[in-house]
Amino acid sequence: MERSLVLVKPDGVQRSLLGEVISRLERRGLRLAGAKFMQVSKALAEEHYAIHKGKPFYDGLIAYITSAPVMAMVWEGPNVVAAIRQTMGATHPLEAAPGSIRHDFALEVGRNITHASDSPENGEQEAALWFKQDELISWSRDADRWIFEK
Ligand code: D4T
Repeated sequence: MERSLVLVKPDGVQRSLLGEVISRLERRGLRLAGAKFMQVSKALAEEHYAIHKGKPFYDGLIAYITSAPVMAMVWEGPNVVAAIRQTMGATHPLEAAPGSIRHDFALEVGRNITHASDSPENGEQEAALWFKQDELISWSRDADRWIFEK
């Protein structure tokens, strides 16, 4: 089953939007595989955002993600990466589709509430970066057959 890392970033936690984000992913039908509330170390932040090193917003991004606790989660389901990115909306909140989380709750790209993996490969890679293997649970729900076609 395809997996995606989801972070509720410090602004989402501080604004008490944790339940809102989880609720939207649950109601979408996605299945939670792991979760932890944590303070992100500088080392983890730098590894996670390595691709952005050298960009003008990089230092601010590292400072932001390490500034206060985040909720890290792994969600799974068919086409979970595309489904979650749709639920989150575009990275820039002003470009996010109406009804998406970033449209409904954010104004600025540097305070855009959530992170989600941008490809199935990155979903696996980021799940492995943020979680130990035994922190991710393989399970099925009774409702799965009413949500997942196969
Ligand atoms: P994340 O990784 O937070 O889900 O965002 P996206 O996958 O949607 O977007 P991204 O990798 O392009 O950007 C990572 C992170 O950097 C912040 N950012 C981005 C910023 O502060 N200023 C910018 O100009 C850009 C492009 C927001 C998300």
